[in-house]
Amino acid sequence: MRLLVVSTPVGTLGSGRGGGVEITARALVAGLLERGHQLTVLAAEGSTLPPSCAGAALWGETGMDQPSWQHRPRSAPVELPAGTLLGRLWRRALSHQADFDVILNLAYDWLPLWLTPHTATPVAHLVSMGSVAAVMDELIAEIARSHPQHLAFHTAAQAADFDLPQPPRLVGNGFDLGRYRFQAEPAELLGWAGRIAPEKGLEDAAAAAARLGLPLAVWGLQEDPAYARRVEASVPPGTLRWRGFLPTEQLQAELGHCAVLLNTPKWNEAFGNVVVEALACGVPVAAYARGGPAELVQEGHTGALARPDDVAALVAAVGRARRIERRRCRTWAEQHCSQQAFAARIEAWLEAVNGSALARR
Ligand code: HBI
Repeated sequence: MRLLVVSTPVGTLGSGRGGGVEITARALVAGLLERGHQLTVLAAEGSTLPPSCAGAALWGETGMDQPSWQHRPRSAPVELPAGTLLGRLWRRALSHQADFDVILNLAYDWLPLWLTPHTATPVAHLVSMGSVAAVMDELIAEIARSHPQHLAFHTAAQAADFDLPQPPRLVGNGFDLGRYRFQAEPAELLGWAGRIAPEKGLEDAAAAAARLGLPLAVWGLQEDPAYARRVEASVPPGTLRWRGFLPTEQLQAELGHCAVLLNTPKWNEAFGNVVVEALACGVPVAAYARGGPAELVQEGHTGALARPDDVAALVAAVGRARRIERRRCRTWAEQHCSQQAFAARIEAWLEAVNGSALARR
Protein backbone atom coordinates (compact mmCIF):
# COMPACT_ATOMS: atom_id res chain seq x y z
CA MET A 1 0.00 0.00 0.00
CA ARG A 2 0.94 3.66 -0.45
CA LEU A 3 0.93 4.95 3.16
CA LEU A 4 1.18 8.45 4.60
CA VAL A 5 2.18 8.50 8.30
CA VAL A 6 1.38 11.81 10.02
CA SER A 7 3.40 12.34 13.19
CA THR A 8 2.69 14.11 16.50
CA PRO A 9 2.63 17.94 16.50
CA VAL A 10 4.52 17.87 19.83
CA GLY A 11 8.19 18.19 18.99
CA THR A 12 10.20 16.88 16.07
CA LEU A 13 10.97 13.18 15.52
CA GLY A 14 14.40 12.63 17.09
CA SER A 15 14.06 15.22 19.85
CA GLY A 16 12.55 12.92 22.48
CA ARG A 17 9.70 15.37 23.06
CA GLY A 18 7.28 13.13 21.16
CA GLY A 19 7.73 10.49 23.84
CA GLY A 20 6.78 6.95 22.87
CA VAL A 21 5.43 8.06 19.52
CA GLU A 22 8.99 8.38 18.18
CA ILE A 23 9.80 4.72 18.89
CA THR A 24 6.44 3.63 17.48
CA ALA A 25 6.88 5.69 14.30
CA ARG A 26 10.40 4.39 13.70
CA ALA A 27 9.44 0.73 14.16
CA LEU A 28 6.30 0.82 12.03
CA VAL A 29 7.91 2.78 9.19
CA ALA A 30 10.97 0.47 9.05
CA GLY A 31 8.80 -2.64 9.49
CA LEU A 32 6.31 -1.63 6.78
CA LEU A 33 9.14 -0.75 4.38
CA GLU A 34 10.55 -4.27 4.94
CA ARG A 35 7.11 -5.62 3.99
CA GLY A 36 7.24 -3.78 0.68
CA HIS A 37 4.89 -0.85 1.35
CA GLN A 38 5.57 2.69 0.09
CA LEU A 39 5.97 5.08 3.04
CA THR A 40 5.84 8.86 3.38
CA VAL A 41 6.31 10.44 6.83
CA LEU A 42 4.87 13.92 7.45
CA ALA A 43 6.32 15.54 10.61
CA ALA A 44 7.55 18.80 12.17
CA GLU A 45 10.36 20.46 10.18
CA GLY A 46 13.72 19.26 11.49
CA SER A 47 12.51 15.73 12.23
CA THR A 48 14.97 12.93 11.57
CA LEU A 49 14.53 9.20 10.91
CA PRO A 50 17.14 6.45 11.42
CA PRO A 51 18.82 4.60 8.52
CA SER A 52 16.26 1.77 8.87
CA CYS A 53 13.65 4.25 7.57
CA ALA A 54 15.79 5.60 4.71
CA GLY A 55 13.35 4.14 2.17
CA ALA A 56 10.59 6.47 3.35
CA ALA A 57 10.00 10.00 2.04
CA LEU A 58 10.15 12.59 4.83
CA TRP A 59 8.01 15.73 4.49
CA GLY A 60 8.44 18.62 6.95
CA GLU A 61 6.08 21.36 8.11
CA THR A 62 6.95 24.37 10.23
CA GLY A 63 4.55 25.77 12.82
CA MET A 64 3.73 26.18 16.49
CA ASP A 65 3.73 22.94 18.53
CA GLN A 66 0.39 21.77 19.84
CA PRO A 67 0.19 22.05 23.67
CA SER A 68 0.70 18.54 25.11
CA TRP A 69 -2.51 16.94 26.41
CA GLN A 70 -0.56 15.38 29.26
CA HIS A 71 -0.26 18.62 31.18
CA ARG A 72 -3.75 19.97 30.65
CA PRO A 73 -6.72 19.57 33.00
CA ARG A 74 -9.21 16.87 31.91
CA SER A 75 -11.73 19.63 31.19
CA ALA A 76 -9.35 21.59 28.93
CA PRO A 77 -10.78 22.70 25.58
CA VAL A 78 -8.99 22.00 22.30
CA GLU A 79 -6.55 24.83 21.64
CA LEU A 80 -4.92 25.71 18.32
CA PRO A 81 -2.08 28.24 18.72
CA ALA A 82 -1.46 30.80 15.98
CA GLY A 83 0.73 29.19 13.31
CA THR A 84 -0.67 25.82 14.37
CA LEU A 85 1.63 22.99 13.30
CA LEU A 86 -1.29 20.55 13.68
CA GLY A 87 -3.38 22.54 11.20
CA ARG A 88 -0.52 22.75 8.71
CA LEU A 89 0.27 19.02 8.95
CA TRP A 90 -3.34 18.14 8.13
CA ARG A 91 -3.71 20.78 5.41
CA ARG A 92 -0.68 19.12 3.73
CA ALA A 93 -2.01 15.58 4.34
CA LEU A 94 -5.45 16.37 2.91
CA SER A 95 -4.06 18.18 -0.13
CA HIS A 96 -2.04 15.05 -1.03
CA GLN A 97 -4.51 12.38 0.13
CA ALA A 98 -5.25 11.18 -3.43
CA ASP A 99 -1.67 9.85 -3.67
CA PHE A 100 -2.19 7.40 -0.77
CA ASP A 101 -4.28 4.34 0.03
CA VAL A 102 -4.39 4.99 3.78
CA ILE A 103 -3.29 7.86 6.02
CA LEU A 104 -1.99 6.70 9.45
CA ASN A 105 -2.30 9.28 12.22
CA LEU A 106 0.02 9.05 15.22
CA ALA A 107 -1.10 12.28 16.91
CA TYR A 108 -3.29 12.23 19.97
CA ASP A 109 -5.27 15.23 18.76
CA TRP A 110 -8.80 16.33 18.04
CA LEU A 111 -8.44 17.53 14.42
CA PRO A 112 -7.30 14.30 12.71
CA LEU A 113 -9.87 12.23 14.62
CA TRP A 114 -12.66 14.68 13.74
CA LEU A 115 -11.70 14.50 10.03
CA THR A 116 -12.20 10.69 9.86
CA PRO A 117 -15.73 10.70 8.31
CA HIS A 118 -14.85 13.51 5.92
CA THR A 119 -11.80 12.36 3.95
CA ALA A 120 -11.65 10.56 0.59
CA THR A 121 -8.59 8.52 1.60
CA PRO A 122 -9.29 6.69 4.89
CA VAL A 123 -7.50 7.96 8.01
CA ALA A 124 -6.51 5.36 10.65
CA HIS A 125 -5.53 6.37 14.20
CA LEU A 126 -3.04 4.62 16.46
CA VAL A 127 -4.20 6.02 19.81
CA SER A 128 -1.04 6.65 21.82
CA MET A 129 -2.33 7.40 25.34
CA GLY A 130 -5.07 6.45 27.74
CA SER A 131 -7.81 8.88 28.73
CA VAL A 132 -6.41 12.34 29.45
CA ALA A 133 -9.15 14.77 28.35
CA ALA A 134 -12.95 14.72 28.23
CA VAL A 135 -13.09 16.31 24.76
CA MET A 136 -10.83 13.55 23.39
CA ASP A 137 -12.72 10.76 25.18
CA GLU A 138 -15.95 12.02 23.62
CA LEU A 139 -14.55 12.14 20.08
CA ILE A 140 -12.82 8.73 20.37
CA ALA A 141 -16.14 7.22 21.49
CA GLU A 142 -17.87 8.86 18.47
CA ILE A 143 -15.32 7.63 15.91
CA ALA A 144 -15.31 4.17 17.54
CA ARG A 145 -19.02 4.01 16.59
CA SER A 146 -18.94 5.55 13.13
CA HIS A 147 -15.59 4.04 11.98
CA PRO A 148 -14.67 1.16 14.36
CA GLN A 149 -12.00 -0.24 12.02
CA HIS A 150 -10.14 3.09 12.04
CA LEU A 151 -8.91 2.96 15.68
CA ALA A 152 -6.16 0.82 17.18
CA PHE A 153 -4.63 0.81 20.67
CA HIS A 154 -1.37 -0.46 22.16
CA THR A 155 -2.81 -2.44 25.09
CA ALA A 156 -6.11 -3.63 26.56
CA ALA A 157 -5.50 -1.57 29.72
CA GLN A 158 -5.21 1.58 27.62
CA ALA A 159 -8.25 0.80 25.47
CA ALA A 160 -10.31 0.08 28.61
CA ASP A 161 -10.16 3.82 29.38
CA PHE A 162 -12.50 4.53 26.47
CA ASP A 163 -16.19 3.90 25.77
CA LEU A 164 -15.83 1.45 22.87
CA PRO A 165 -18.83 -0.41 21.36
CA GLN A 166 -16.77 -3.53 20.52
CA PRO A 167 -13.48 -5.19 21.47
CA PRO A 168 -10.57 -2.91 20.43
CA ARG A 169 -7.92 -3.72 17.87
CA LEU A 170 -4.69 -4.09 19.88
CA VAL A 171 -1.35 -3.76 18.08
CA GLY A 172 1.16 -3.66 20.96
CA ASN A 173 4.34 -1.86 19.92
CA GLY A 174 7.54 -2.66 18.02
CA PHE A 175 11.27 -2.20 18.46
CA ASP A 176 14.33 -2.65 16.30
CA LEU A 177 15.75 -5.27 18.67
CA GLY A 178 18.98 -5.48 16.68
CA ARG A 179 19.86 -2.16 18.32
CA TYR A 180 19.63 -3.66 21.84
CA ARG A 181 22.39 -5.92 23.13
CA PHE A 182 21.72 -8.63 25.74
CA GLN A 183 23.91 -8.21 28.86
CA ALA A 184 24.15 -11.28 31.10
CA GLU A 185 26.06 -9.79 34.07
CA PRO A 186 24.33 -6.96 36.01
CA ALA A 187 26.02 -4.29 38.16
CA GLU A 188 24.80 -3.34 41.65
CA LEU A 189 22.60 -0.71 40.01
CA LEU A 190 18.89 -0.06 39.55
CA GLY A 191 17.46 1.81 36.58
CA TRP A 192 14.54 4.05 35.69
CA ALA A 193 13.79 5.57 32.28
CA GLY A 194 11.11 7.87 30.91
CA ARG A 195 10.09 11.49 30.52
CA ILE A 196 10.91 13.06 33.88
CA ALA A 197 7.45 14.35 34.75
CA PRO A 198 4.97 13.69 37.60
CA GLU A 199 2.84 11.12 35.72
CA LYS A 200 5.89 8.84 35.52
CA GLY A 201 6.31 8.47 39.31
CA LEU A 202 10.11 8.77 39.58
CA GLU A 203 9.77 9.70 43.27
CA ASP A 204 8.58 6.17 44.11
CA ALA A 205 11.50 4.53 42.31
CA ALA A 206 13.88 6.87 44.12
CA ALA A 207 12.33 5.96 47.48
CA ALA A 208 12.61 2.24 46.71
CA ALA A 209 16.27 2.59 45.68
CA ALA A 210 17.02 4.50 48.88
CA ARG A 211 15.40 1.75 50.99
CA LEU A 212 17.42 -0.90 49.14
CA GLY A 213 20.63 1.13 49.51
CA LEU A 214 21.25 0.86 45.78
CA PRO A 215 21.95 3.68 43.30
CA LEU A 216 19.26 4.47 40.73
CA ALA A 217 20.38 5.49 37.23
CA VAL A 218 17.79 7.82 35.67
CA TRP A 219 17.49 8.22 31.86
CA GLY A 220 15.09 10.63 30.21
CA LEU A 221 14.23 14.14 29.13
CA GLN A 222 13.91 16.48 32.14
CA GLU A 223 10.52 17.73 31.03
CA ASP A 224 9.79 19.16 34.49
CA PRO A 225 13.02 20.39 36.18
CA ALA A 226 11.25 21.51 39.38
CA TYR A 227 9.80 18.01 39.74
CA ALA A 228 13.28 16.50 39.19
CA ARG A 229 14.71 18.72 41.92
CA ARG A 230 11.95 17.68 44.35
CA VAL A 231 12.71 14.01 43.70
CA GLU A 232 16.45 14.60 44.15
CA ALA A 233 15.82 16.27 47.52
CA SER A 234 13.61 13.38 48.69
CA VAL A 235 16.43 10.79 48.86
CA PRO A 236 20.00 10.74 50.32
CA PRO A 237 22.57 12.48 48.11
CA GLY A 238 24.14 10.08 45.61
CA THR A 239 21.05 7.86 45.31
CA LEU A 240 20.17 9.23 41.87
CA ARG A 241 22.56 9.17 38.91
CA TRP A 242 21.04 11.49 36.26
CA ARG A 243 21.98 10.22 32.81
CA GLY A 244 19.88 12.57 30.62
CA PHE A 245 18.05 11.73 27.39
CA LEU A 246 20.39 9.45 25.41
CA PRO A 247 20.05 8.13 21.85
CA THR A 248 19.02 4.47 21.77
CA GLU A 249 22.54 3.18 21.11
CA GLN A 250 23.95 4.77 24.29
CA LEU A 251 20.80 4.21 26.38
CA GLN A 252 20.73 0.47 25.78
CA ALA A 253 24.49 0.11 26.46
CA GLU A 254 24.03 1.69 29.91
CA LEU A 255 20.59 0.25 30.66
CA GLY A 256 21.89 -3.29 30.12
CA HIS A 257 24.10 -3.00 33.23
CA CYS A 258 21.08 -2.64 35.55
CA ALA A 259 20.08 -5.45 37.90
CA VAL A 260 16.43 -4.35 37.61
CA LEU A 261 14.47 -1.58 35.86
CA LEU A 262 11.82 0.08 38.05
CA ASN A 263 8.65 1.25 36.29
CA THR A 264 6.32 3.40 38.38
CA PRO A 265 3.54 4.92 36.24
CA LYS A 266 1.10 7.22 38.08
CA TRP A 267 -1.17 7.42 35.04
CA ASN A 268 -2.66 4.75 32.78
CA GLU A 269 0.56 4.27 30.78
CA ALA A 270 -0.64 3.21 27.34
CA PHE A 271 2.22 0.84 26.67
CA GLY A 272 5.55 1.34 28.51
CA ASN A 273 8.28 1.36 25.86
CA VAL A 274 11.08 1.48 28.42
CA VAL A 275 9.87 -1.84 29.85
CA VAL A 276 10.50 -3.55 26.51
CA GLU A 277 13.81 -1.73 26.00
CA ALA A 278 15.01 -3.09 29.35
CA LEU A 279 13.80 -6.63 28.60
CA ALA A 280 15.56 -6.48 25.22
CA CYS A 281 18.85 -5.91 27.12
CA GLY A 282 18.11 -8.79 29.53
CA VAL A 283 17.06 -6.50 32.39
CA PRO A 284 14.10 -7.79 34.47
CA VAL A 285 11.42 -5.21 35.39
CA ALA A 286 9.77 -4.41 38.73
CA ALA A 287 6.63 -2.44 37.82
CA TYR A 288 3.43 -1.14 39.34
CA ALA A 289 0.49 -3.30 38.23
CA ARG A 290 -0.99 -0.41 36.26
CA GLY A 291 -1.61 0.27 32.57
CA GLY A 292 0.44 -1.26 29.75
CA PRO A 293 3.41 -2.33 31.91
CA ALA A 294 1.07 -4.64 33.88
CA GLU A 295 0.37 -6.49 30.60
CA LEU A 296 4.01 -6.55 29.51
CA VAL A 297 5.72 -7.76 32.71
CA GLN A 298 5.16 -11.50 33.21
CA GLU A 299 5.34 -12.09 37.00
CA GLY A 300 8.14 -14.51 37.83
CA HIS A 301 9.14 -14.86 34.18
CA THR A 302 10.38 -11.43 33.03
CA GLY A 303 9.94 -9.44 36.23
CA ALA A 304 7.61 -8.70 39.16
CA LEU A 305 4.46 -6.62 39.68
CA ALA A 306 3.64 -4.49 42.74
CA ARG A 307 0.44 -2.96 44.07
CA PRO A 308 0.37 0.53 42.53
CA ASP A 309 1.76 3.43 44.63
CA ASP A 310 2.98 0.98 47.32
CA VAL A 311 6.74 1.58 47.68
CA ALA A 312 7.17 -1.33 50.10
CA ALA A 313 5.55 -3.65 47.52
CA LEU A 314 7.86 -2.18 44.86
CA VAL A 315 10.90 -2.95 47.07
CA ALA A 316 9.70 -6.56 47.40
CA ALA A 317 9.13 -6.75 43.63
CA VAL A 318 12.73 -5.65 43.02
CA GLY A 319 13.87 -8.55 45.23
CA ARG A 320 11.84 -11.05 43.15
CA ALA A 321 12.91 -9.49 39.84
CA ARG A 322 16.61 -9.82 40.72
CA ARG A 323 16.20 -13.63 40.73
CA ILE A 324 14.84 -13.74 37.16
CA GLU A 325 16.90 -15.59 34.50
CA ARG A 326 17.97 -12.60 32.35
CA ARG A 327 18.03 -14.45 29.01
CA ARG A 328 14.24 -15.05 29.32
CA CYS A 329 13.68 -11.28 29.23
CA ARG A 330 15.40 -10.94 25.87
CA THR A 331 13.57 -13.96 24.44
CA TRP A 332 10.20 -12.56 25.50
CA ALA A 333 10.92 -9.23 23.76
CA GLU A 334 11.93 -11.04 20.56
CA GLN A 335 8.74 -13.12 20.57
CA HIS A 336 6.31 -10.26 21.25
CA CYS A 337 7.78 -6.86 20.41
CA SER A 338 10.00 -7.14 17.37
CA GLN A 339 9.61 -4.57 14.60
CA GLN A 340 8.65 -7.37 12.24
CA ALA A 341 5.84 -8.70 14.48
CA PHE A 342 4.55 -5.15 15.07
CA ALA A 343 4.60 -4.22 11.37
CA ALA A 344 2.64 -7.37 10.53
CA ARG A 345 -0.06 -6.34 13.04
CA ILE A 346 -0.14 -2.78 11.63
CA GLU A 347 -0.32 -4.09 8.04
CA ALA A 348 -3.29 -6.34 8.89
CA TRP A 349 -5.05 -3.36 10.48
CA LEU A 350 -4.40 -0.90 7.60
CA GLU A 351 -5.45 -3.47 4.99
CA ALA A 352 -8.72 -3.88 6.91
CA VAL A 353 -9.16 -0.08 6.92
CA ASN A 354 -8.33 0.08 3.20
CA GLY A 355 -10.65 -2.82 2.46
CA SER A 356 -13.59 -1.34 4.39
CA ALA A 357 -13.05 1.99 2.61
CA LEU A 358 -12.97 0.28 -0.80
CA ALA A 359 -16.22 -1.48 0.09
CA ARG A 360 -17.76 1.90 0.92
CA ARG A 361 -16.73 3.49 -2.42
N1 HBI B 1 -0.30 15.98 23.05
N2 HBI B 1 -1.64 17.43 21.78
C1 HBI B 1 -0.86 16.32 21.87
N3 HBI B 1 -0.65 15.57 20.75
C2 HBI B 1 0.11 14.44 20.77
O1 HBI B 1 0.28 13.77 19.73
C3 HBI B 1 0.73 14.06 21.99
C4 HBI B 1 0.49 14.86 23.14
N4 HBI B 1 1.07 14.53 24.29
C5 HBI B 1 1.95 13.38 24.45
C6 HBI B 1 2.17 12.63 23.20
N5 HBI B 1 1.54 12.95 22.07
C7 HBI B 1 3.11 11.45 23.22
O2 HBI B 1 4.25 11.78 23.97
C8 HBI B 1 2.42 10.28 23.89
O3 HBI B 1 1.38 9.97 23.08
C9 HBI B 1 3.33 9.09 24.00
